Amino acid sequence: MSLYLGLDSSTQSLSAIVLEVDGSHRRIAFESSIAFDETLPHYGTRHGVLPADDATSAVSPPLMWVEALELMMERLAKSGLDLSQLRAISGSAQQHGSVYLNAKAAALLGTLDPGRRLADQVNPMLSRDVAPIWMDSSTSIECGEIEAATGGNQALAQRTGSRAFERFTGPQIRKFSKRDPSAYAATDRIHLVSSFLASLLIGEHAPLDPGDGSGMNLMDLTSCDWWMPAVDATAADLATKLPRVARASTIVGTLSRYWQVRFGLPPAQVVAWSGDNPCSLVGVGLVREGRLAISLGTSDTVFGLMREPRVDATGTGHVFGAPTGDYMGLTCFKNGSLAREHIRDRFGLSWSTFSESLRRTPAGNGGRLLLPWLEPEITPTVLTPGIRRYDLDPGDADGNVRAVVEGQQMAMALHSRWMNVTVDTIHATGGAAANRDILQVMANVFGAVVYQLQVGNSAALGAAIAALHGSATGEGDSMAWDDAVEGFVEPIAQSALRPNAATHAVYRELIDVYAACELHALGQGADPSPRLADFAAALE
Ligand code: ADP
Ligand code: XUL
Repeated sequence: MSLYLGLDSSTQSLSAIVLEVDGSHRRIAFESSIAFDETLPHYGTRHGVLPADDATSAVSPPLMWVEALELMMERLAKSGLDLSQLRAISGSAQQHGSVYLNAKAAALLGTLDPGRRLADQVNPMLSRDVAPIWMDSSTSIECGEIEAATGGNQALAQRTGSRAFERFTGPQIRKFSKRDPSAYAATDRIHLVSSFLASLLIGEHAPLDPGDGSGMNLMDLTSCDWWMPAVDATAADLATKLPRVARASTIVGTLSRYWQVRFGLPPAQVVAWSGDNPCSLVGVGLVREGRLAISLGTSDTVFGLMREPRVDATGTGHVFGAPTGDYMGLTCFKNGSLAREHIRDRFGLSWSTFSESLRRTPAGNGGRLLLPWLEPEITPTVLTPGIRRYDLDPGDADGNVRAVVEGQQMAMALHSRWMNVTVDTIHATGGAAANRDILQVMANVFGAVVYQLQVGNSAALGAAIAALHGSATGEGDSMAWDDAVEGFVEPIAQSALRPNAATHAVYRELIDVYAACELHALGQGADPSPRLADFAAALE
């Protein structure tokens, strides 16, 4: 019997899943989660992010992630599992976020004192006390500068998988180097959240993997090396500060003495960590082309595996490396769960009464529409936030509930067209995938069968499966990804939500009206009122 641990450091929480594998017998032996705001209130975060006056800024305290990691390892040590059988650990983390360490870090990581709290020992390693995260949209100027210096957004996207995006690590590094040149100069290593946490486990600077490296606007997508024109365009001396990129499934070290002595854990292998979306790709079982997954987490993301990197000519989406060595297409929406929660709370609803509102309102909402831009939005780019309503009374509870869910699903269908996948099956994951009424709208909008999965946290599951795969292949065995995921990722057959043909037809009409409203709200299109009126009339 062997155990494999997957960790997931997301925006709002740290989760862990342990897989038990005994020949063909496979099961989940442990699952646990730590919500940052509730468990670690002394960091003062809201939904895992530090409050800020500027709506475009989003930073989190890296020490909070460190303290959560230590708490989770302590929980694991006390779980009663036979941890002498813990073979390997891997992890997933929110993408794009960066952690800045000084020159003392390398030595300090290697000499952590098992008698002392981890966060206290990591504090002196930081050259910046906050980490900009994926919700930040404050770097439009830097995006423009990097784009201009690298031959334009098409060239940048062809090489790195994405045009310049505000939340991507390169533009964030550039902004920091301009705003605080002395702290930038004092920075010896810039980690992603994933490689930072992996470094704490192995007691030395860990490499990052191509899945997370491709969320930086810095890595050549096909060679998986740093693309020097982008590195040079981003900040001085950056090449010396970046971690190495290691292939996915690489064993990057073993659990250091700190964890062994402090919690009695074994010297388990540590497999390269990745971003939460690449990990989720594996955790929802999409190790082959042809299906899509939709994650309804803090962010909403639509993604699928690609054999070849087909970069998005419209500049909407991203191509990342996939843990399987292939690629993945992804479109990300910032206004996911928090926008749904905002509407729920505004009308004093629970998730169950939110669902009742969905059930008693008709598809198409009588032509009442909402663009869910509570926060600055990533897709499409919206820097000045504000929910936009069309023919919708802001006080109409039922209408707003249906409008936020339909608006988000419309946006996902519209902005995933570039992936060119005929969608007949969707694997749904993330916290809100528990909500079958939301998933029924998804099924009807996409005209696809939507499945729930056995394990809700696909990112942590994907990380645990990466630990299993990395450990097997690192020891010289070959292991097909189909075999690695087997038994953990199969959709629940009884969970299938099937599309209704008549309702799907309504949404096929609505999507063009929605696109017209979006263009209008962005100041790029005509007043959509006549189209809305025609749509509403056709519904009657
Ligand atoms: P993260 O992306 O940070 O890992 P999760 O995938 O854990 O986030 O999703 C957390 C979100 O799930 C919460 O913010 C909450 O809004 C949402 N959620 C949980 N249960 C439900 C439900 N029954 N209906 C809709 N949303 C839900
Ligand atoms: C993906 C993205 C988000 C974060 C959330 O590009 O920005 O999905 O990874 O954790």
